[in-house]
Amino acid sequence: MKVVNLRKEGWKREPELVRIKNRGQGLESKFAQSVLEIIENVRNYGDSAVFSYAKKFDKVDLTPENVKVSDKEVEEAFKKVPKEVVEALKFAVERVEKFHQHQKENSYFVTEPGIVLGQKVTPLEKVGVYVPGGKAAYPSSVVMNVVPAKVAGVERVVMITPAVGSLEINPYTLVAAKLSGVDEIYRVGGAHGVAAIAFGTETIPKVDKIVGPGNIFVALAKKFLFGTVDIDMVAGPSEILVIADETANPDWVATDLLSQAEHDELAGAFLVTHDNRIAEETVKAVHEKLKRLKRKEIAEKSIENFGTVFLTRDVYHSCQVANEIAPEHLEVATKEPFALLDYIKHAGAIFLGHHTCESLGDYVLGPNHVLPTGGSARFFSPLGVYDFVKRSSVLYVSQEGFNRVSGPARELAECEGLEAHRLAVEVREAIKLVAKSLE
Ligand code: HSO
Ligand code: ZN
Repeated sequence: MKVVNLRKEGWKREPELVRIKNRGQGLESKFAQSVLEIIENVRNYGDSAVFSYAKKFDKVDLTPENVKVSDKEVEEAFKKVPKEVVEALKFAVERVEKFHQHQKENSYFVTEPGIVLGQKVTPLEKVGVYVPGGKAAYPSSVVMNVVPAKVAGVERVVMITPAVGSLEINPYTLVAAKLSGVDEIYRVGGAHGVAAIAFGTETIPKVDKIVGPGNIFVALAKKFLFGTVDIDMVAGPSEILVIADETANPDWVATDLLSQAEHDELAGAFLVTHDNRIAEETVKAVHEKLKRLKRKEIAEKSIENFGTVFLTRDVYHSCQVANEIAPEHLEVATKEPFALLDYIKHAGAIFLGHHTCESLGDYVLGPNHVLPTGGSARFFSPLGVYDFVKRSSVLYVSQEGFNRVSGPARELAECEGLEAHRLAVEVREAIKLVAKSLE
């Protein structure tokens, strides 16, 4: 791990900090052309394009009859997954659902004499959840993407996930889908799968919004299709930043850093501390524990690429550094973590105290683990119920209300030179005048 001293004037310009701040910039564009072509073909040729891409990229023969996963297959999946895992997933679903209930938003109405104004909240009707195939098919991520949609009241949650090499879908994905409330599942993936649910095909329904992580082709397809459908954020590699003081346990901090490093070669693991002993012992522990990890190769590369210790003056300076980096996950491993909450502005999720390791949040605590990465915690929030609803304004005036606001409206229509706008007000004022003359 690199050790970078920020105990100096102009620390914000320190090159290593700047490099890490810029980590989220740009999406690889070298695949853009081929993704655009896939999207165009799926739009024009529907199923036949989707099935031929599935053959080409995923080596699987899809037909209108087999593209949808049957209830029987889902039942079979339950027999393949250990009982303990099913129970753990149920536990997770329950807690995630309970937490997300608090995010539900009500419609509201305000009244003044003769006027009613409001905002009506409506769940999206159809949502598509992308679940990657292969090793990155995390059942916990299925839970985190589906449960908030269901809590929001989305009627139809459509999951897509690629069948690769054979028609079989990862049984853990199927079990997590069923327990989270997914309504239907199609075994398609990649940019062609994303395009299929964005436009709809003969066999695959069109959705209103697509969420869920995927590889670069999936991310680009989502980005290009934004507008045809809504999308969640485009997720980058995972990151953790730990603020530690002298009360932190270097062994614990080291495992937490590695828990992110093992996700991805480009994952970020940052330690920010004013305590030299904690810095030294944590670095030592990271390198020792690294050697024994099953995913050693990935974690090693990630620590090499982004593993950094920043030395600060005190905990408040550490909070400033964390705000500069705006990490996806921020652990506050200090004596009085709640006292620092006011100083932390930019982080996807804030884990307070020595026992609150990120893994608990990844799996079971309840808040969502789909979080803004690459510094986008400056402006994005965790995935939530609010991502699966939309709002409509509601407006009403009676004759009395009309009389209270019509004059300035007529005036503004006149000033903008929009005659029909003005007339729409005036024809109603005419009725008012007739009514007055009859009095
Ligand atoms: N830490 C990941 C989520 C995850 N961890 C899934 C384990 N499984 C990104 O927030
Ligand atoms: Zn994780």
